[in-house]
Amino acid sequence: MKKIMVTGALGQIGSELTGKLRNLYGPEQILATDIRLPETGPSPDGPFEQLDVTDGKRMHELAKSFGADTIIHMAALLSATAEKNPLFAWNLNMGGLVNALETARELDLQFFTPSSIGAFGPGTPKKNTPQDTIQRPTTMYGVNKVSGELLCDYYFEKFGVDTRGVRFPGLISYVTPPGGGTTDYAVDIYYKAIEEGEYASFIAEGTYMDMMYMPDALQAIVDLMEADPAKLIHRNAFNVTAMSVEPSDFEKAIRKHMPDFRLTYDVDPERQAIAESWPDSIDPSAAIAEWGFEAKYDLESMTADMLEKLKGKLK
Ligand code: AKB
Repeated sequence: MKKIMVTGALGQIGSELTGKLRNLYGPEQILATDIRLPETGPSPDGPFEQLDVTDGKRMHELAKSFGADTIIHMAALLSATAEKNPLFAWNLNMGGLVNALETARELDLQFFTPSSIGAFGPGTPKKNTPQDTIQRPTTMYGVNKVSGELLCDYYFEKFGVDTRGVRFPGLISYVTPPGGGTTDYAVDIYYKAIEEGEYASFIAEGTYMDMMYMPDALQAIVDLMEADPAKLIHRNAFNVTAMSVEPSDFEKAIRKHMPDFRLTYDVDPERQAIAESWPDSIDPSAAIAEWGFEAKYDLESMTADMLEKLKGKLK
């Protein structure tokens, strides 16, 4: 039976991933860790420990005493926040990653960490961006992600650590809001549609980026971790996506359920510049071929589910 330690377990992905893993493998098999304490108390549905991922010694000790066989390293600053404090972002994103990789090496753990569409840059082919292509990002987050992809490959090649990872697009969810990302508008738009009937997008009309619904993202992590290693050519940083969309695509999809919904624009130049440096659409064919990646939700089915769930949550 698996024993998984999750870092950043109270974050946007970590909070839902921890719940999914606890359902799959049993609540006691998953150790949730985060720099913050859960608002609902120290340990609502399973083991929880406070952990600052820049403290490699404590990370190692926690993984060892829990008897982990896997570490899923989610703790990181997102693109817009990283750009505001680049040195802090480097120290947290790279320091946390190298500590997690070292813990995996020392204790012989399976390892997962996400990369991002942020690992690409303005010189990358914009449409149907290939799995293996030019990566010269212009953000600190992107620099961290490319470095992280290379470091994970290195730990596999050099030390035989079973590292795996995907490049996530913008992730959309009604459970835990994201913080400090460039794709966050695609989550905000649903909240504001329900709360106020209108939304002012900080990303300009016509700016395409890849997106995916959270249930597909969580399933992708589980599927990649369970995939036959003999079939993995890439291991780390698989392109995964469900849709390539721009703000008015969300407007149209929401209006099918809420005809009075109104989208306006109040573009934030910093996040717009980041968005413009990223691909319009990425090609997930390596993930499909090597471990059967599949996204079940498209824009229409995701929108129907998001609006229904948020109506229940925000009423
Ligand atoms: C962000 O916008 O920073 C993230 C990402 C695409 O990595 N959601």
